[in-house]
Amino acid sequence: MQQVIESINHWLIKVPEVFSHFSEAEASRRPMPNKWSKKEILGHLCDSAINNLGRFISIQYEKQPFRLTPYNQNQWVELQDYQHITSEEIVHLWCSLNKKIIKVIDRIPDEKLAYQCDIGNNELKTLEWLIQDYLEHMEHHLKNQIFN
Ligand code: NI
Repeated sequence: MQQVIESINHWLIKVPEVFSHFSEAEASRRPMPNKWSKKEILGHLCDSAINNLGRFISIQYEKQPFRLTPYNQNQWVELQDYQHITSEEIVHLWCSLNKKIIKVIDRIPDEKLAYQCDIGNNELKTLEWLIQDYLEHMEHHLKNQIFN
């Protein structure tokens, strides 16, 4: 888990830095009418953090396998209206959520990393896999859509 924590810490420095160089217009520009702007992508990563923080906690005490509840990503981005919130506010939210996630995963005892969750269609994964997947999803969006 130390590897995941180090990676999140790395992005906690990089993300505010890169967003400070984008103008508000640039951060709000949608590459296509139906594609997310940079602000909306970071908002989507806030939604991922909100949902996964809850999962990382619940899996530790609920009956196994803990069943993940999916969330509609487009609806979350639209209903939270990230497009009309300043970049600064979204960056703050993203940083706060990820600092909290680091605190939570740092405290997970080793044996609980093997706890099972059902990610859908009776496909079982461990809590450790879920945490790795959280980071991979985040890096996929950051590397391909924000830092490209
Ligand atoms: Ni995504």
